[in-house]
Amino acid sequence: MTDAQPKHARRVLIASANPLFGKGLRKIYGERWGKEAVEFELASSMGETLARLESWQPELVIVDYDDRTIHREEFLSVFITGERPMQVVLVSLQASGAVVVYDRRTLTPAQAEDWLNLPWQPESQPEIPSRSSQMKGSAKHFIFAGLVVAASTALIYLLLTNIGILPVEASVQAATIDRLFNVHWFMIALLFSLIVGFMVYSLVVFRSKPGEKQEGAYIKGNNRLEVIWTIIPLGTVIAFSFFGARNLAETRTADPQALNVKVTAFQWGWSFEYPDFGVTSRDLYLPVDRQVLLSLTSRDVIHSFWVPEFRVKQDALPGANLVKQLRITPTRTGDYQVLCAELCGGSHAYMTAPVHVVAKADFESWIAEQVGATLTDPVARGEKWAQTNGCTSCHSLDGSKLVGPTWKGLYGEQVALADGTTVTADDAYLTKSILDPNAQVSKGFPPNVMPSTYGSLLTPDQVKDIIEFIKTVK
Ligand code: HEC
Ligand SMILES: [Cu+2]
Repeated sequence: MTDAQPKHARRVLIASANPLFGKGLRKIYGERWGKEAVEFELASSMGETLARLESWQPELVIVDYDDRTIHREEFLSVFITGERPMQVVLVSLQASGAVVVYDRRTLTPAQAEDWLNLPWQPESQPEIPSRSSQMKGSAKHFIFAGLVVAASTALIYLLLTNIGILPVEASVQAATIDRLFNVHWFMIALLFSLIVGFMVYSLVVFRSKPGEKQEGAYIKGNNRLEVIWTIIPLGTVIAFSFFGARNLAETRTADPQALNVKVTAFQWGWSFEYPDFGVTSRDLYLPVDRQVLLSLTSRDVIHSFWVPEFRVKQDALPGANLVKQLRITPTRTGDYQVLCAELCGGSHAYMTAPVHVVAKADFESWIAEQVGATLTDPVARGEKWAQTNGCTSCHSLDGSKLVGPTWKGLYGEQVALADGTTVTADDAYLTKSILDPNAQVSKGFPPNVMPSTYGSLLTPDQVKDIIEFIKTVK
């Protein structure tokens, strides 16, 4: 602020037939000083200009040098050479020519200020802070914003690790996976806080104050910042790939004492075979604290074996030589569930099987029970074959209609076939239905849905056992 502040607004007359010319100039002045400092009049012809000069007594006349209707030569001879108290400026859009004073396209407010001989600093102009105080100011902001980020990271990390996003950790392998998860929760909390923390801090602290009209600084690129925000994420991602590879290897550590279980996936169920005991089951029984080596195959499409509490997951692929292995060491007794983690068809979501992690003694007595049943009772065996071969995922035992007809009360009944005939459901019919399901299709059910491969999957004794079981479903 200086004491040369004028008592009245400066009067500026703009002479041009083109309204855009005056508009552009007024914008330059208006941005800088506002209405109070400068008053404008527009004149669009020579006669008008001369009249205003007399009546209004402007302090500055800005003439459109390119406008033929305004006689610029006359201005030169009359006003500049004459003894008038006003200043005349010729402004051209063409940067070349004899009397070009300013090129309007490159005209700056500072130049316009010179013409008016305005010595004062407009009031809205903030004081430009010195570089060192600017540095101190930004260091202060970085410290405060950094505190916001640190607090938010801690809070979100605590939240993520305490609201129980993950199911219980029930295997040795799960502990390895969860270590990695833990680092991920931290990264998620940190990245979220870095972005949102700085953004919210800036929105609150640097918001425009009432009456502030200036544009923000135009900042184009910042090489140092760009290098930093490339190198740090790159290093982080590479570090994570190392952690990931190391942890994956750790989950695959083999124990020679592992229990062998063959897992067969099919649309839509699971079957578990314990080859060392000759036992097959629809439930997966596992002794606690002993590693189990699962060998996975599929009877039809790709499925994926996944017990969330064990964390690890493995695809089961069709094809005898595509057996995949998965090692799990359960650490908590309890009941869990196998899920299929590969979209495999209509009932994918219901492709579950119970998992029971039991004490060593309980596991042994369960195995003994299974072996006994398999040895003595054909109905018990038949039920087992029906379950482990997936029959019961299409055939209900309670009368409800699934993909195939129910087995309830089937034996000895008259069955209506699709070709209009009827047949008695005796041993011969049932055997044929199992081995060659498309030979006689039951009325109201689709052909080619029941797999026609059971002839090679089941032994003749197993087929007999299944029929013995069907006889008992009443
Ligand atoms: C993918 C579903 C599916 C599976 C798995 C399946 N079936 Fe079927 N089954 C059907 C359908 C559909 C029919 C009816 C059409 C037909 O007769 O082919 C049928 C028909 C039958 C019939 C004739 C029943 C009647 O009322 O006439 C018998 C018996 C039978 N299946 C036994 C079995 C046995 C045993 C297994 C397992 C070894 C089995 N099915 C597995 C779908 C299935
Ligand atoms: Cu599946």
